[in-house]
Amino acid sequence: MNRRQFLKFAASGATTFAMSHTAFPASPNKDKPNVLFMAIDDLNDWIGCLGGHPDVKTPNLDRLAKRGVLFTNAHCSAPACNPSRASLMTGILPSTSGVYHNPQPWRQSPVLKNAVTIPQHFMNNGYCAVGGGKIYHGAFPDPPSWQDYFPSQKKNKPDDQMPPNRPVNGIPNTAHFDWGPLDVEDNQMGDYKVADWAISELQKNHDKPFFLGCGFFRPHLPWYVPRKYFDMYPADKVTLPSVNENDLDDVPEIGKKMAKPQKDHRKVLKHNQWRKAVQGYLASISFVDTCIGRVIDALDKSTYSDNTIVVLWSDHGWHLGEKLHWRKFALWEEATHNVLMVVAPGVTKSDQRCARPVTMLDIYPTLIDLCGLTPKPELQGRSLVPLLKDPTAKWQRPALTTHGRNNHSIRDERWRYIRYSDGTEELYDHEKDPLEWTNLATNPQYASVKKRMGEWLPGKNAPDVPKTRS
Ligand SMILES: [Ca+2]
Ligand SMILES: [Ca+2]
Repeated sequence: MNRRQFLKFAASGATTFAMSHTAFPASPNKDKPNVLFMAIDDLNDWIGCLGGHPDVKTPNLDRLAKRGVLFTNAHCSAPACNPSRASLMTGILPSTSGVYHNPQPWRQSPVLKNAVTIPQHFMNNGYCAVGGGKIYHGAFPDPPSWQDYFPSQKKNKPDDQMPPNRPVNGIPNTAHFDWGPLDVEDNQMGDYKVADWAISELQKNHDKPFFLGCGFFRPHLPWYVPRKYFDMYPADKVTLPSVNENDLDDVPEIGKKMAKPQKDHRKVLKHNQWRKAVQGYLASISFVDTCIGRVIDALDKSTYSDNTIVVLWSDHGWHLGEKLHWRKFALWEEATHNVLMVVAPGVTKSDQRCARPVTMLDIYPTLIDLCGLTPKPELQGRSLVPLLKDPTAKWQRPALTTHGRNNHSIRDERWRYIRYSDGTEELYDHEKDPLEWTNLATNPQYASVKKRMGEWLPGKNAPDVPKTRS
């Protein structure tokens, strides 16, 4: 069963309300819900409840998803850390801000210079906002977004352990494109420390409602995590992704340049590392799943358990050889599809799955709606609250993803339409072709589909914000 087939098995929902942890005293912040805002870096749909990989073990993400609404067709606004996160945290599209790539300092966008980020808006509405770990892209933290940060406002990510001899995978000049087990305890890992910090925040007595940002770095490269997580996935037994070696033949030049088949993919094959890479990614996912489980347990034991909204997201997907491509930085399903789940006490029911196409841009207006904050009409997303209440509610908009100026993908429930800056196109029918192998864009039979999808392309393609080295 591939991951999309799995998605068709979407469970029909039980109707008990989520998060009824009544064994503890009521939260002191009765009137306003708290928010636990968890981010995972570079996590594609390889989690149990999304069915993206048959081997993966993510019991904690799966049990969190069961408490509320899992969005099974959620997509990033940009398939790279910085533009995705800048867009999510400000509610503004990359094509409006001009922030398309990692080395573009997002606060230098004329549009985002004075943007009020999600946590700033919470603070303006009487909340305390603190964060830890990776919420913004590493090079561009945003101290005005937080009252306090772990480890610090300037250094958002605690250090990690490294294996003594690198690279482990034997690929020359591979930099952080490397993987292998570490002989250290979990508590020596940066993400574990971020979880510890979030747990300590949940154990505090807060006199104001809180917005708690908690960002995990794995499964971002390098895939160095404690050995026990590698042992969960013996390399000789892992399932490799389904890959069509001729897949790029019908892809336009700009798409081929994004795939770069002569770079990572050639090296992985040459050094016989495909299985070990898949093992490393799966191991890193299970490690971060463990960290998330600890935070969920701490929330359940806290006085805030019945009055805290949980939003968990990843910033984009990841290719592990599909379309002969590795990493993100492309507009196909593997790179745009990401994780989004929401548990909102009193609003979401348990065990719900929503197949409507949504984006990370929708998180900001959703939180405004759920927490009764001052409306912000300039935001470009749409509140997901109607879908949180009824995952089958009508939803007009497809998901827009942008990679580089004027390269866009539009994803609805059936189709993916890509239009690059030179006008070349791709069109995939997910009903018949869930792996996006057959580009239908040149087939006149689908002209009306392309036209309909093309109407959702943004009218504006802001010039690039100048890059710095990051
Ligand atoms: Ca990322
Ligand atoms: Ca193809």
